[in-house]
Amino acid sequence: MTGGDDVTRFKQWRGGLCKTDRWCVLINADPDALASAMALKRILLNHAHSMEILRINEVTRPDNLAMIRDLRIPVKPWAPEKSAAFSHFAIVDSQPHHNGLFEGISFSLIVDHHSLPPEHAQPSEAFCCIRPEFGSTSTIMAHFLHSLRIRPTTRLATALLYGIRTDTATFERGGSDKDLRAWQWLFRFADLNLLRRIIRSEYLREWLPAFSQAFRSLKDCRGGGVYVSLHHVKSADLLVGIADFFTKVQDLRWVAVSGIVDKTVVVVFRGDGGRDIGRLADACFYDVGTAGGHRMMGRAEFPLAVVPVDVKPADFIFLRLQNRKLRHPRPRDQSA
Ligand SMILES: [Mn+2]
Repeated sequence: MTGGDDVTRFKQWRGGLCKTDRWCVLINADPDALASAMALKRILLNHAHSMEILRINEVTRPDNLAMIRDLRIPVKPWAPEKSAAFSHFAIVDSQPHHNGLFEGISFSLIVDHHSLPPEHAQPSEAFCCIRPEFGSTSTIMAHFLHSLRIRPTTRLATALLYGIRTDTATFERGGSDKDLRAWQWLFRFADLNLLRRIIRSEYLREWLPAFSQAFRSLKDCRGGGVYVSLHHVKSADLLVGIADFFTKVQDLRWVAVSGIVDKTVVVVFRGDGGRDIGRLADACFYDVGTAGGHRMMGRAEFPLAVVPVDVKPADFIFLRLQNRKLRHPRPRDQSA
């Protein structure tokens, strides 16, 4: 999995830890980060005084909420004034330059699978393991557990499986043999009913009224697509949830779901890959806000103020979806 080098270095690093240290692992909470933080907490057991998991973001996605609840992950919100309580900081599934909230903190451990841009040199004091050839940080952590002969608990194994599954899109997004081997090893220890329950937590109960509104608002668009319009919504996660739902309807080539979050209009696009949906998003809305994406997913956001007062936002969007060929899309590399 990782080179033997990483494992040797990691064992040495762990052996040199001080049992009185109070650790904090900072994460941008998503399934991979949550699982990796849990694994690190297990690895530091008996090698530190304590290890707390703190997140810099709000968790709103239903599957992430289910994961935290069902796997009892002790994650708390981060605030800079909490830093005095810790002697050491770790970061998993992110790098210090990824978010302004990580700035100014000196990290003693970094484990990540995103690539390291050359302008961000590896900090010399830290134990640093950045392996872009891995599909997830959960894979790296599983490898560390395996090499340290630590048998994961049911909950930890289940969390790591969900981390791998999410970041590799169930191996559709180029998971490697390393990810597959970690998957096979974890599989033995995991609770598959629990995993299924988390996977299936796609919608919040409070979203259901919005679903009935979505079905009523459905309009056909040319090119085998549909447009769904919602009014004000609390979070764009709901739009993503509804858009993902419609990708499961047979013969529906693409869907655009719009809603208003505060004073911003958000349009979430999903497609079957037959056409470049990011380009479609760009062609429809490039002149009013940010718009773009890739082949199967796209998104546009623009201020509500852009919509003329005597026009309904839904009509404004629908007209643009239907007349998209009249506009001249920007070159691909400039889209958001
Ligand atoms: Mn990740």
